[in-house]
Amino acid sequence: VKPRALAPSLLLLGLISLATGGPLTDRDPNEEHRARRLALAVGMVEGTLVLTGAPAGDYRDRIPEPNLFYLTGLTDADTTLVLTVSKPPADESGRSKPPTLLERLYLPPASPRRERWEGPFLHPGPAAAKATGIDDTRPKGVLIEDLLKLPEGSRLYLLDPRNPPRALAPLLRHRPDLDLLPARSLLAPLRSVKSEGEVARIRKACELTAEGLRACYAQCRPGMFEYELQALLEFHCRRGGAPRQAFASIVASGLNGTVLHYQANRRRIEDGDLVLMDVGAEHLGYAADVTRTFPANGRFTDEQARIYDVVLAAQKAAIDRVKPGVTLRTIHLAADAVIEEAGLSSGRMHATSHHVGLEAHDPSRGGPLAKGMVITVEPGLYFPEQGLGIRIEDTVVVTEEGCDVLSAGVPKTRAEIEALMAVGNAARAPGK
Ligand SMILES: [Mn+2]
Repeated sequence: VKPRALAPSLLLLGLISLATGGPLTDRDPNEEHRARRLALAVGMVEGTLVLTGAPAGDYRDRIPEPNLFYLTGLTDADTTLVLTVSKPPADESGRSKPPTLLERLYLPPASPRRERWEGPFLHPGPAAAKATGIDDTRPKGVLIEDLLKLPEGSRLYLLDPRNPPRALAPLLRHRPDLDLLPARSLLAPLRSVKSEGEVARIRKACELTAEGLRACYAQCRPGMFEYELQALLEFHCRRGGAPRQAFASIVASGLNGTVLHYQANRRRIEDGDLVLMDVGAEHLGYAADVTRTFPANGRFTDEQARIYDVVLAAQKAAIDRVKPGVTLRTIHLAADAVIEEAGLSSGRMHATSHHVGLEAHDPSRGGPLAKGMVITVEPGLYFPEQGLGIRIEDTVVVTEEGCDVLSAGVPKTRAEIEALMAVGNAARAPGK
């Protein structure tokens, strides 16, 4: 059967609510979460989604399941959201009725003993309903029992049907008739377009990261350990409102800068090294992703300067291309053209852009960019023989006409970097 279009009322409600960003509060308002669930329901057409808070598998995800957070604002691993979209049969006149969305939260049962040890948590009842805006809250023990009642052949949306949550094993064993479908591909397009509230959070995460990086410019000197810069950066992020980093900080000096996923951060920084810092605060669930590369002693050598300027020019060319309708590939090619022109193609290692949001590597729907999408622009060149790795990365939001660089608060021209580092060095000079 060809699925019919959902009623415009549901569609419009979802889209209108998505377009209005929430204020910058501790947690997005329940209406914003509700609007996201309605938009997801439109994509589901019909069927049941089961989304558990169990870890998503990526060790860098500190929010157990970003999709659950996106839809409910909840971060507890012991939470399951069930959404059922159903189409009532047409009435006698043949008119179809709008589809209905049934929302349920399955929570661990109340336990004064557990609360005594672990602090308060959401359990089924009016308080949980009020906090989340989802009226039907049930003990997690009845989840399987409830799902076993799904009609024969129902569509069951799971994040990744090839890798179902372990808790659903009894259901899947008893109900081979269920039609398993991937929810990830429905959530990615929704998550990739950010509301104003989401952009504000990413912007703040970028500002905190910028503050930390400026402090590192001012205080870096040969002889420091990489982890000292990490501590300095993360201190500034924490102090401004980031309870944690969005991903493990990379502070890579000298040869380490050519190792893309270097995270040990234990080397003593030497005179003449470049220091590459790929870092990002997390603010209210949202990530920044910013990289700067600077000379440990405050002055670029001629060779470092030559390559740095090529990476910076490549980044500028790429940022200039960002606007609605353009693909990440086009942006990558713009950066690549500058690198190729300079004859440095042998130093390339990675793509130029990825989406940023609740995760530092956020899902996307693919295809051309749209207003409200947030991506990185991060060309890099790596020459291990010379112990030289340079990457410059900003997080940008796609606007009507182009883009807005959210991490513009960290200077990146050589002149600006050397000037900021000279101030730091002067402050430490003997006799001061
Ligand atoms: Mn990145």
